[in-house]
Amino acid sequence: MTKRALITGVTGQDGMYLAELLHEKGYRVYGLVAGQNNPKAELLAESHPYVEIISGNLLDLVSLIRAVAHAEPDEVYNLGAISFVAYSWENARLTSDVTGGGVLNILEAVRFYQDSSGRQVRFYQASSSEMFGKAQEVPQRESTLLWPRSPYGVAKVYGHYMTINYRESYGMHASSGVLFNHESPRRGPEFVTRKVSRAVARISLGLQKTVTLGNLDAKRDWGFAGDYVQAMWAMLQQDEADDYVIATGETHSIRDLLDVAFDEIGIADWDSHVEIDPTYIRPAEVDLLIGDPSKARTVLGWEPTVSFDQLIRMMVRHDIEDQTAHRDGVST
Ligand code: GDR
Repeated sequence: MTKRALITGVTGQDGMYLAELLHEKGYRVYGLVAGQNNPKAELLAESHPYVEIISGNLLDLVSLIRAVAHAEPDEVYNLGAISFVAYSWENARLTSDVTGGGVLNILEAVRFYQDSSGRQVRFYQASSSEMFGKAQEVPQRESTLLWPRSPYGVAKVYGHYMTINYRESYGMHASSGVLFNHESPRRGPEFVTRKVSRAVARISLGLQKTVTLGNLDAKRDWGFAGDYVQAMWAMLQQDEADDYVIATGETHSIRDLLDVAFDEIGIADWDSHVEIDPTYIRPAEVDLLIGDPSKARTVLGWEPTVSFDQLIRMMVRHDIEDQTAHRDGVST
């Protein structure tokens, strides 16, 4: 029997990698897309024509009930969220509703479908290392106390515990992946890795001279998004639902990121190319994140395959090609 999966947030970086993985595995893939005339839906239809797009919104429980009934999924991956941490201070209510309350809505829609159809659905929640915030333990693992430092982080904690609660209350096969930062050439340009890789590419082509950033001392555990979607899938193949930290176990500062990105274009001293703008400094910062993925390694057999150095160089090289094509008027 062909397996069926429904992905919320299918137009995002992770949604696209996951859709590809599930398609390769022979799944029928459904993707929830919000909004009228959403340009991201059009792009997805072109690049991933096998994804069946369903219109719906995490804020609208009725639309989710209809989407789940239509997809008749074996697996639901909830990747949809407002995901930019800095934005969440300016839009705290909306972030709480979508990133937090949206999890409750999709869990309810899945529970309703299970009760009415008698079928079992496996559920994945995209939890985040931002939940560790003011990290109470180094490295962070599944049992580390959660101390979020942004409205986004607080909303993710709500979704995380709601997922655990539905597992414990209703026996749902609901798992939560506590994913540390994961990047790729598909990363949105508002996130620091892509902001840097694009700027460095443009600097190498003479299209700009500097990049403007905030806190250069924050440290993150950065992995490759293509590896991380493998872990999502592996969690739903286990007999028992559970929570897993997904990380590389290595941490690097924004300065390290600049070192590698500028090295890729042959610049060793990047000082004159970087400006600091205090408006990019967050009201409360997450200073240090480093995950302990031992449980995922032991139980799921999951390992990251792309190093920090390889990841950043891959992104810079991609952006050089992309910017060159853009400059020369070739559509990519
Ligand atoms: P993060 O990712 O907040 O960790 O959340 P982001 O790339 O935005 O920031 C990482 C760190 O870089 C510092 N920084 C800057 N960040 C941005 N965006 N722009 C800048 O100019 C800049 N200068 C310095 C930040 O202060 C921060 O410390 C990501 C998101 O994908 C979340 O949705 C996800 O849950 C977590 O990763 C895991």
